Amino acid sequence: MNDFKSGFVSLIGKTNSGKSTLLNSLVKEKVAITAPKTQTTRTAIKAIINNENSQIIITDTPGIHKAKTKLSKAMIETAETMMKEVDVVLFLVDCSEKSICEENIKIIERLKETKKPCILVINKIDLVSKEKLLKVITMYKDEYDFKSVIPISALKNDGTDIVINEIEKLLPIRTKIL
Ligand SMILES: Nc1nc2c(ncn2[C@@H]2O[C@H](COP(=O)(O)OP(=O)(O)OP(=O)(O)O)[C@@H](O)[C@H]2O)c(=O)[nH]1
Ligand SMILES: [Mg+2]
Repeated sequence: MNDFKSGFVSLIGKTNSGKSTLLNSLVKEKVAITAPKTQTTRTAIKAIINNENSQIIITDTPGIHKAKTKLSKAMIETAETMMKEVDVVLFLVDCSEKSICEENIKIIERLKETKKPCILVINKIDLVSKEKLLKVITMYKDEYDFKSVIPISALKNDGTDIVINEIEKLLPIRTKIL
């Protein structure tokens, strides 16, 4: 029998990259609001994913963006705090990017400081060609030593099972938390 694993995971990424869509897909329920506009998620939303061999407590966070107001600064702080407190970070990027955006450069800097195990999740692959996807993968791989890189379409539930498998690999062996 496999050892049971459990732990905390947070979803980090630029606003509108599809974090809440991925959370809903992983939990198989609509727990977080999703929308085409930016800054939809305003607080950290926690959900529990119970699997046969693991329990994952996952937090969706407000998207990182250029902070202009007090509220948006507070939202970014929530996201950054979560990054420190978890076992694994899921870093979600939108694969239509031409170059690494300012917000994601900041996230990578934080990852380098905290040295958190991080899975790079490249989302919205339904919108781009294979060539484009490969370019984005290379662009990000050059910047940080990600534990794994997973291309997905959160909207179409494509690749999301692999995300669970990869998280399980990185979690510590321990009993259920909740
Ligand atoms: N085509 C496509 N659209 C997607 C995909 N995933 C998410 N979206 C769309 O992207 C938009 C933003 O999704 P959200 O899940 O709200 O993004 P978020 O990262 O939580 O955004 P904030 O909460 O503002 O940080 C929505 O219109 C989603 O339907 C995907 O895999 N493919
Ligand atoms: Mg959201």
